[in-house]
Amino acid sequence: MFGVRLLIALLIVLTVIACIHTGSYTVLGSLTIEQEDTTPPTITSTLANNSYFRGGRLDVYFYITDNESGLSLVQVYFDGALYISDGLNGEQSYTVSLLGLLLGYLSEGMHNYTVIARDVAGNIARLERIFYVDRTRPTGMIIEPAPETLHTGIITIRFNYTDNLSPLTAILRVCGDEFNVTDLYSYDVDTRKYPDGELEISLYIEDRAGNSYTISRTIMIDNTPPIFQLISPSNETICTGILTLEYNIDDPHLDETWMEIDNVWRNVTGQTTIDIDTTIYEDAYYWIAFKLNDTLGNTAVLRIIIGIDNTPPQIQVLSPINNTMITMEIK
Ligand SMILES: [Ca+2]
Ligand SMILES: [Ca+2]
Ligand SMILES: [Ca+2]
Repeated sequence: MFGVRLLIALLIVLTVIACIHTGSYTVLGSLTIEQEDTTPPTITSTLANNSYFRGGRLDVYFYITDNESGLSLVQVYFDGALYISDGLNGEQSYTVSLLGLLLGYLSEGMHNYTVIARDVAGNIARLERIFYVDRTRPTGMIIEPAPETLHTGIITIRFNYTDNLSPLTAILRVCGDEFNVTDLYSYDVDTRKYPDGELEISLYIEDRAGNSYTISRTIMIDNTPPIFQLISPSNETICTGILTLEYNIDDPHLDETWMEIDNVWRNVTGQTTIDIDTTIYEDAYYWIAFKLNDTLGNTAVLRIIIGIDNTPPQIQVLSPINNTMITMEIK
């Protein structure tokens, strides 16, 4: 028996080899493979999660697919209540269109759509899309600097802002420059890049829904030292007796003026002319220094040089010698 079975098996193998070799093999029957569907449907949405809206119409699409056993049920819940329930017959894709939701009729705050999809094999998928209706503008304030105050150099601007429910974008505007200060509550600004005078500071805040608020204030800045202009005498003049210095000083916030000659300082605040008795000095060239500052600490130092000469010219008669008889010869 064993020999017969082996012979039959050998014949079958030879036949198969022959059929394959001649290319004339015959398909004897079809084979069905039962695939098990263990994958839940896929759900996507045109609505981004955690979206914010002020109002208007909301159109949302949900796309549901299942490429294995196909879909058997799609349900949509709005704010927890069943809104749509569609029984299906194994479709591989299905679209839920939620068009024309009037947001003006919704209360402010959080809302959500939840889609649940089941395939024929019983796998369940779930997708939630949260959105917010926000009609309330944010509030904010600039804490420092105080309005109309005077500043110089680098200043720290302090501010605060809040919203009923949305994260905020915060923009600080200074004289046409914009700084994104989102999530910051203070910001240093170098005022030296702006012209002296009024400087406008604005804080613009906007919630995710697009409600915005702006608060502004004006401060004064002065980054310029006092300007000194000598009128007379001109630099390097030789002086005698009383020397009158005349000059102009320009600064909107001038504080003190000091003058130094021969290592002695004197406060000349408020003066624009100074008389100097040069006879108390020895003849020589002298530096005269002016030191000026404004109330913000901007300081200027200027020097002029003058010569002092209080000694008259010396006359020495070399000839004739004093008390000598001069004889004139008359021809
Ligand atoms: Ca599936
Ligand atoms: Ca808001
Ligand atoms: Ca100044």
